[in-house]
Amino acid sequence: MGVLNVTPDSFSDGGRYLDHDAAVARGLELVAEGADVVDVGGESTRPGAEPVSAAEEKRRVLQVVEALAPHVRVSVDTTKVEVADAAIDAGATMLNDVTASLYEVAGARGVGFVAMHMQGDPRTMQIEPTYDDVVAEVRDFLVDRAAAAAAAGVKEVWIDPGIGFGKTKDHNLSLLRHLDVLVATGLPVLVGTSRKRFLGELLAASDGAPAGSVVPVDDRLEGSVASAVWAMVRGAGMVRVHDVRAAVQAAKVVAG
Ligand code: HH2
Repeated sequence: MGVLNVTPDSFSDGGRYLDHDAAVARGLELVAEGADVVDVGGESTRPGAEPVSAAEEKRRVLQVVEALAPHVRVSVDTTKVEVADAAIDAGATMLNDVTASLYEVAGARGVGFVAMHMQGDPRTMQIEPTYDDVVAEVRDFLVDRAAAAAAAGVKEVWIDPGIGFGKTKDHNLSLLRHLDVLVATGLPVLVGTSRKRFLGELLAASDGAPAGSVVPVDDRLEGSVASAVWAMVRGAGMVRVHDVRAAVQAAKVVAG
């Protein structure tokens, strides 16, 4: 799954594809690099991000979805019913919902659904994430939402631990180490680690840098690929990435 953010403020590619032509060109590039799905988003969910209106989100994504849909499977990364419905009208066949709540829409419209786990909301989620048992809590939440989605008639439900969404570095690492617990649910698992902050923290730590330092977003490619490989080896069926070419090559090697 290739990431295409049509936003001014996404954490790694914000502002790059806000123009529709640039976004479509980038989407086609992701297809040429081997993406099976292009995930189009019009609202950043990075920590601290401010919400945008449904009208603005639709203005950002709909033309892009429509232009890409003849070429590749398109998913829409949204938390709003109105945007989801309009994107499906424009050709999206998968709903990627970081709040795991739009399954009624997916069921009614006959599209795939990604249920992702998040603690809190993007504005506040990284302030003090707390769990008794992060792996069990995330699994129980996702199994519950997947059951609700199936009851709403959704035929294709993916579960996603929501790396970085209300989680510390150690929470993220626990979820990755114990990905088998999610895989054991029998539901297909999607994992998104690409360019995320915990990689920046890990990479800085291994350079012997002072506590609290973070490697910048543009220096996280190798870490992103390594974590995608880890997820695939542990049984993830799909990885959500910005650098599709590198991930496709890694996937081929993992598949043997
Ligand atoms: N991560 C981001 C956004 N959407 N969806 C799923 N299912 N899983 C993820 O891990 C995930 C997601 C955050 O990354 P990005 O889209 O690059 O940034 P932003 O939210 O700032 O647009």
